[in-house]
Amino acid sequence: MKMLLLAKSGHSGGPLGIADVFAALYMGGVMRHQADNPHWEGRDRFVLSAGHMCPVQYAAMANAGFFPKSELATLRKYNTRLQGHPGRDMGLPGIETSSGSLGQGISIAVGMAMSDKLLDKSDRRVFTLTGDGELQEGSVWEAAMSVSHFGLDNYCWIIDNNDCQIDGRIKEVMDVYPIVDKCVAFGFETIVIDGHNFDEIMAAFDKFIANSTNGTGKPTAIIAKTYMGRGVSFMEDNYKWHGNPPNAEQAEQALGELVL
Ligand SMILES: Cc1ncc(C[n+]2csc(CCOP(=O)(O)OP(=O)(O)O)c2C)c(N)n1
Repeated sequence: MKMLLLAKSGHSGGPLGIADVFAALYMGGVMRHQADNPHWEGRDRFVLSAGHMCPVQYAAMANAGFFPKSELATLRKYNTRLQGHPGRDMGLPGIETSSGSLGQGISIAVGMAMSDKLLDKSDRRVFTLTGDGELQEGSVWEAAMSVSHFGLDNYCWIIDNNDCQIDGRIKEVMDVYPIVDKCVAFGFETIVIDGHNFDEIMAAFDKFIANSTNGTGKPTAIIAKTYMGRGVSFMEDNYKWHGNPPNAEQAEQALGELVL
């Protein structure tokens, strides 16, 4: 909320809704990384296919020690490393690829998982987050088909199922349901969780890690049921907060309501 207030633009709803999952990834020990050695060869990779949700990734990364928390105040400022959508060329440690054009990050991530497993024979894992509106992009399903075809059990696809997108409810804009059946049909071990329940989040990631460690050949899809704008009464489950920052008054109320 503080970053978005300073930037005077950006996405509030999605990032708030997926914050618990990011806490698990970066601070809950799910991803193997070395914040002071971001190019460490043994690291797991994270690709934010839903690039617009980057404020929460930046916040999680700063908390995990990738860069000073003071830099969070530069979100969306001219020439900042914290672009409004992740830009790899800006040099922010831990950003593996540029993203924001929906449907492309997942394809890049699948390429990473292929080279890790099939070429390098490494035990690195790749995590991707897509939105549910993003599932309307055809390239998402081409990526999903490849993951399964190549048996990429080192690949974890997280879908933020908040049922909201920029212009309305998912079903009203373009129905992508049933998401579970689709993931199963595409060959994923498919796990549905309450994306705000830390035990469920951790159990799902544990299952993925076990699948990849045991070489099951089956990729994992975690469908996280979340609420856009989670924790802020006037934003919660309201798609109109997809792409707006709070003003000063709203930010003050939000910070008062959030459990920090
Ligand atoms: C290829 C492409 N088309 C359109 C957009 C514009 N856009 C950005 S976010 C968004 C809605 C995405 O919905 P969802 O994935 O559910 O994210 P959420 O609203 O939950 O943050 C759209 C259409 C884009 N970034 N890329």
